Amino acid sequence: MSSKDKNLSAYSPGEIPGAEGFRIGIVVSGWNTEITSSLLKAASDTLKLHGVDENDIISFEVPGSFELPLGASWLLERNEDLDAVICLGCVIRGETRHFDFICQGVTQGIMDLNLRFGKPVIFGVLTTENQQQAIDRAGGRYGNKGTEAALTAINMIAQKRNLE
Ligand code: DLZ
Repeated sequence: MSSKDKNLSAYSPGEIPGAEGFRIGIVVSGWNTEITSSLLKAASDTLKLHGVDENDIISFEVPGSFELPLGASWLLERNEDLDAVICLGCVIRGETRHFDFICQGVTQGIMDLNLRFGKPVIFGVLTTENQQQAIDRAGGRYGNKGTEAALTAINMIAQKRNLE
């Protein structure tokens, strides 16, 4: 199902587990900052709405999406009490194959971190054909990927705790 068919911000708040006491890292890419700043705000607002304390959200910026996995690994190595890290970025296709290489690198890099640390490292990266598709998914008509990423983090942490 694509985000055209499922709004990224549409959900039933009552079905989301309480997130009080959760500690979450956020790494955000500085490329396409008008998009990624909107993703960051939506993710932070959603975490706080569901009970995460502002002081329990650690965020910092990396230059581009390609640097997201390394930024996330720095956070996880230096903050053992983090429950999850959310990676936020926006890669927009250009004229060359750069798009494909960045998307491949960041996707595989984030997946590797999930398995290496055994903690949710959330893929909050928009990969779009053009600027308008990104705007539509960063608070526009298809919702906000930042909200979806925050909800995924909360759900995954709760699932993990249920198994412990
Ligand atoms: C170089 C580059 C290009 C062309 N496009 C994007 C983009 O659309 N989104 C993004 O997050 N980053 C882009 N970058 C930067 C790369 O992610 C990376 O920062 C550089 O290649 C340096 O490693």
